[in-house]
Amino acid sequence: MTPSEPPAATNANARPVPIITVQQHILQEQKRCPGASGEFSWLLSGITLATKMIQAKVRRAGLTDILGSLGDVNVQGEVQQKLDVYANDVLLHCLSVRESIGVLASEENERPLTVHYESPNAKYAVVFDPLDGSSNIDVNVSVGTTFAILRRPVDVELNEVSKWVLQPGTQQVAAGYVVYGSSTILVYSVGNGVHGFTLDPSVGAYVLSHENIRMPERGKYYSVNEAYRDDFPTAYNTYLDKLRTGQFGQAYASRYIGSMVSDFHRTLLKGGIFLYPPTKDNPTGKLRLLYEANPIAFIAEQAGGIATDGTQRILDKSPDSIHERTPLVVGSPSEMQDFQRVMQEHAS
Ligand code: AHM
Ligand code: MG
Repeated sequence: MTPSEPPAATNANARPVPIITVQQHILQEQKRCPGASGEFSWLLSGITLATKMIQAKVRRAGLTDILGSLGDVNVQGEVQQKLDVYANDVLLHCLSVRESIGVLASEENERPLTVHYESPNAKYAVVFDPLDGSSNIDVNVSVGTTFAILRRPVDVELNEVSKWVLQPGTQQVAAGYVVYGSSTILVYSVGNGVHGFTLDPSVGAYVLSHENIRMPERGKYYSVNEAYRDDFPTAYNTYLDKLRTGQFGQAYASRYIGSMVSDFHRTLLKGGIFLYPPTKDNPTGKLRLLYEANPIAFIAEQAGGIATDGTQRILDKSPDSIHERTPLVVGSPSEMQDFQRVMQEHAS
């Protein structure tokens, strides 16, 4: 540097980047809705608090005696992991003190739980899978929480609690998920785009890190449990064959974590397609419509993607039961259009 040159701008001179926490963001989103009260942001803060507590426990999983099966079998016939139980308890606790919530439905509870359902202030139901992909916990692989918020339909009596939650995904007023991965990230939408927040463990706050996420038009990866290929319907195998042999104009690689929320998170950020098709063992699919497929489909559509059960848009499906299963195919617009074309060709 010559003596006449001005000094380079230093960080001290740069404008500080504003830090936006998820609570600030939720409040900003709420201001867009005329007449919205603070109840909704208070409700969402129950989810953010619970997921911080869950992530703290997940981070210590190898250090404590929490790993392994509790021995109980949940309503799906699966052995519960201890962390499943903890995650469920924490969500139930944090949400049940929010008076705007009338009904809670969880993968881990056979029936919906009523909390303030008799209160005229209770407007919402929350459905969730407290710890998705929990068979991955013992081997240190990412797991997550999925959730959706539904408003009590106007024509439903306070005590008709199943009807609070048995609504198509189009009725979700908010949905999201948290991935407990190499960092903890919360992704949510209130129907106005998709936003991601990374937990800063030093201050315990979710900080805006991925504003207005858009799913890429096309990706490089497909994600499916190929061990079940012999059990997939023919149309799915035709699609996968075409994908693998470059018939959609590009080569693909495969990625499958076996934790839907993590596989979807990659698909959201990098594009591509995630499939959990019907199989011989699970002819209606494995994943649950209300608290797994619907929140993921809501986020996917809000980010410009598509989600279907193979024949129908996920969000249009009317659930008949709390733990109803569905096939799920979700991804970028290009891959999904290719997939839907193959399905139509097989149907005709
Ligand atoms: P879970 O809710 O009991 O954890 O099961 C759901 C999980 C999903 O996260 C994942 O996509 C799927 O099960 C993996 O199943 P599979 O091992 O049959 O591929
Ligand atoms: Mg699950």
